[in-house]
This record gives sequence, structure tokens and C-alpha cells, in this order.
Amino acid sequence: MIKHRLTKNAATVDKFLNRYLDKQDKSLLVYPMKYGVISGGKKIRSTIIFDVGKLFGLSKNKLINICAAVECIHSYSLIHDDLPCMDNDSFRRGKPSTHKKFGEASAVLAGSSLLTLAFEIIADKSFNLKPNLKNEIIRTLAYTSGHTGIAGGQELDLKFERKKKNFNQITFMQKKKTGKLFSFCFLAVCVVANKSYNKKIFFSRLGEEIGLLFQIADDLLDIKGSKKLVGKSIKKDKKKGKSTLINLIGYDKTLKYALNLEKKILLKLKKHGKKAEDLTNTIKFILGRKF
Ligand code: GRG
Repeated sequence: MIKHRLTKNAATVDKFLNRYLDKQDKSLLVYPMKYGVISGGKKIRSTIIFDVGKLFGLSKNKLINICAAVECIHSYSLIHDDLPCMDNDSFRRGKPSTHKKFGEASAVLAGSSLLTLAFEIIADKSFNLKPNLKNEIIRTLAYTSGHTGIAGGQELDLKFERKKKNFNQITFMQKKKTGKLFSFCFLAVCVVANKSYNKKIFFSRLGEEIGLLFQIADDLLDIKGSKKLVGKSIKKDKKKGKSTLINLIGYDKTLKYALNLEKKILLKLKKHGKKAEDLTNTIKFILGRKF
């Protein structure tokens, strides 16, 4: 069921992105950009956006620009993350990473172009939203993506390599590197639904916790996952001396912490009943996933 929803949502977002790029002036960068963002990846962040939309009674149509923008930011971060100067990975989503296929310079430029495309898609007139709300989404997306968000988290991740970091330092870094974009998925839908300040705080924290859960699942897959299923290299974290919870407290204790975190997250959604069913199922998928 969840796999079917992921596949369907991924196809919807891919179609939007394909059409959007095809309507723009042609450039050579369209090839590495499409390679990096379309036809690959679970697009779980888009599914979460649609799930939160369902919780608030919003149709997919109203949220598709947000999904496309988030996938552009996510894919840009992966393209740059795979570069030799960062995590140096040759394999992503079951195929050669973007710099392996198109060269480093094109990968840097395609990643940067996806970053800027995200903002263009939110500002686009096809996204029918009051200007003040659009402005709030744009500001939040910038805050989430830059030094206060994923880029800042990535810098910590790299600086933490081969250093002894404690539990709080590791979870702080992972909440920035991975959690902030999940947090944005919730916040942006709250803005479209005109939710109160308190609700925005509640849901953005929930998003950050889900992002942390997602990153821990990713770290667990690095140990016990299959390269073929996850579509990227595994068993790298130990070799690189990455600061992960697994390298600090071991696999079993990390899994126990993650199961507890999942329980806490699901409890927070319980009061929303049936309307939160899809979101609940998506969250349950995160820890058990094989890809
Ligand atoms: C170069 C300015 C500059 C910034 C780079 C690289 C970067 C900023 C941030 C990277 C953050 C990062 C790679 C976090 C990892 C998040 C993560 C677990 C990614 C895997 O996500 P999935 O499983 O991937 O959703 P798919 O392939 O399914 O889309």
C-alpha cells in the first residue's frame, strides 16, 4: 500500500518537473538536472507533503509546487553530497552519480540550478497562493536549505568525521542535515492551510523528529542494507569515521532509540485519527524500509 502510494506520488511529481523543465528555455544543464531529480528516488518527502495535506483537507493540486521544489532541493543536496570534495560516492539511486555521468563541473552547476529552480517553482504563477503566504514559504525554504539548515548540517557532518562527538551533537547535526527539509515539508503545508503559529511550531518539530528518524534508518541501512535495494554504496560510515549514533552506541541501542522515537512521533498524531492514517503509514515505513 505505502509502496503503491510512493510510486504514484513520485510519478506525479516527476511529470510536473518534466513539464516544467520542458517549458523553459533549453540549456545543456537540463540533462544532468533531469538525471539528478527525475526518475529516481522514493520521493518520500513529496508523499509526506501530500499526507499532511490530507490531514488538513488540502488537495494534491494545491501542493504539487511545494513537492517539486522540495525534490529539487533534496536532489541538489544529493548531487553535491556525492562529489569527491564531499562524500565522494559514485553510485546513487541504482545508477552512476551525476558527476560520474556528466563530470564534476556539470554536476556542480546542475545541483546549483536545481537549488535555484526550487525557488522559481514556488514563486511561479502556477502556484496559486496569496503573496504573503508565498513569501513565508520562500523564506522558510531558504532558511531550511542554507547554513541554518541542510548545508550547515552537512558542514557539521564533514567536520565531525573521525572526531568523538556526543549524542546531542550527533542528533543536532542530523536534525539540521536531514531533519530541516522534513520540517519544511510540514511547515509549508501549514502555511498553505493557514494554520496558527502554535500549530506551525508543533508540526515543524514533528517534521524534524521524522527527519532524524529517517537519517537513523539511513545509517542502519548503511550497516545491514543491500546495495542493490538501497541503490547506493553501503558500509561507508565506519570507514569514513562518520559521527553516527551507531558508531557511538552500537547498532542495537541505536535501533532501540529509533523505535522509541517512532513511538513518540506516532503518539503525537493519534489525536488526528483517520485523517492521519496515510501519514502514520508513511512514518511506519521509515524504519522498516529496505530502500
Ligand atoms: C554544496 C552548498 C552545498 C551544500 C551541500 C550536500 C548537502 C549540502 C547536504 C547533504 C545532506 C544530505 C545528503 C543528507 C542526507 C539525507 C538522506 C538520508 C538522503 C537520502 O534520502 P532518500 O533516501 O533518497 O530519500 P532518495 O534517493 O530516495 O531520494
